[in-house]
Amino acid sequence: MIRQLWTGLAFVTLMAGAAWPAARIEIGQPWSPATPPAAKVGAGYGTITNHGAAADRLLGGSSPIATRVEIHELRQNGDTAEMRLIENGIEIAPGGTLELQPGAYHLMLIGLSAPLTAGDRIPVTLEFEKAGPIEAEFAIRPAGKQGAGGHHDAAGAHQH
Ligand SMILES: [Cu+2]
Repeated sequence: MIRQLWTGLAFVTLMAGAAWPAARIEIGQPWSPATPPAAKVGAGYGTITNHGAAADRLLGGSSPIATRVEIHELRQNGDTAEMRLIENGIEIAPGGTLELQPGAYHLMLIGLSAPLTAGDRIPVTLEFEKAGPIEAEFAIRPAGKQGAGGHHDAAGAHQH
């Protein structure tokens, strides 16, 4: 009886170990606001959680619907919002979550091949230093209904 229990535990541990690499980085609720018809630039938001035992780093991304994907930070400087390109990526500590949200860190989809339409989903591959490329589907939400922290309208906040 005891021996069977131990065998069972060992099996469960093995299974968890096998599933671990794929689950180290979790991308939660990826989304983008819909863009006006002529827009060439869109934004990407969501959460990125590092379930691994070591720090990892979001380096950037790519998407078939954009020329390039950059990591940006929007900072309030007095009355003006300043956008900064993050060139060396963002570290995510073990157990930590990086929040990409309006008015803070975000992804920029630059050179859109088509405007982003509410209800659609777009594929974006995020590149991590250790976990490598991870694909996510960003859900396009209607512009102006951005939830918490969304006092900027996405188009207005992104004058490049
Ligand atoms: Cu930006």
